[in-house]
Amino acid sequence: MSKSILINSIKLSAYVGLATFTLLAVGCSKGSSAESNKADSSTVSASGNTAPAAVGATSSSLKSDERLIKGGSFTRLLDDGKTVVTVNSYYLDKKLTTVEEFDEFVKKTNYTTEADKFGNSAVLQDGNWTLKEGANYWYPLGKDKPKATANHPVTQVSWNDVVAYAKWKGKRLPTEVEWEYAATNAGATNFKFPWGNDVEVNGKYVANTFQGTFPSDNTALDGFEFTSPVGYYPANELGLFDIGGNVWEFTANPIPPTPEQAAQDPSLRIPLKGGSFATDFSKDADALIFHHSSTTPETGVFHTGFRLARDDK
Ligand SMILES: [Ca+2]
Repeated sequence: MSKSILINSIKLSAYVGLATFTLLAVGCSKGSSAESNKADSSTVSASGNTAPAAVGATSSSLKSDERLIKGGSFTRLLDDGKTVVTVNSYYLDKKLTTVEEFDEFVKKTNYTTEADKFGNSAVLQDGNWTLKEGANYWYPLGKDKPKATANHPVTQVSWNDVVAYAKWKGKRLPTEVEWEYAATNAGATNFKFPWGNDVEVNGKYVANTFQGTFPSDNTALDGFEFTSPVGYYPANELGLFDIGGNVWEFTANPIPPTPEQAAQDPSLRIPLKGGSFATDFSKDADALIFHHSSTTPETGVFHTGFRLARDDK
């Protein structure tokens, strides 16, 4: 990949508090953007299976690191109204993909991530979004910061990187609707967040989110300033960990940019679901189950990772 030298005016949403930062980055052809926008009903992919949802379903082809999410219908609460959607059964990884798992892919396939091709990746540093030189999945905050921990979710991978990884694994990313279905316990719950309507449950944090005054004063009352080990917090009723919090999750289907996004970069956007350690769930509407943030396909971000899915067939 050639790397052209130019000046990009990159606008990255802060993901919390509705604050938006504008970054003037030099020296990278990557038109990165991570804008907020509303859930888009155009991503609905309804089809066929009307079997009732089941909690903790099993299957003979089920792998130990997956859950079978039985298909069924559920209601998406979009800003322009409710939409009933039917989802086919699918398998979803219990946990986010870790640094160690992604590293195995890199080593065995000699893969180079887009962050390493560009030589930088997006980091929120001292309250400002920047393309940090040297940031990659082993050094998500940059080479001058601590190395990533193997059992934490991999970040600083782009959607394109993730699609390559998924292909190698014989899997795919979940669609936005599939992620929402999993986050509602297969339609059985209708909370604001995957675990409930409040950030805390019985006085305890049940997900890795942001506490403090965004962006610079992160009190980390939940124990983690940045990522946390995958599976650290309790699973939801379907047995899925980190559905909500820790890192934003890539989904499968690119969507058109909003007019505001297109004015900066006409690239398609990848919906991101679930919020992260850098999301103040008490203030950021993007963290709601039926909302999303988004990023461009080539952009790695320090708080964005993924889990994989596959068809039930
Ligand atoms: Ca935290």
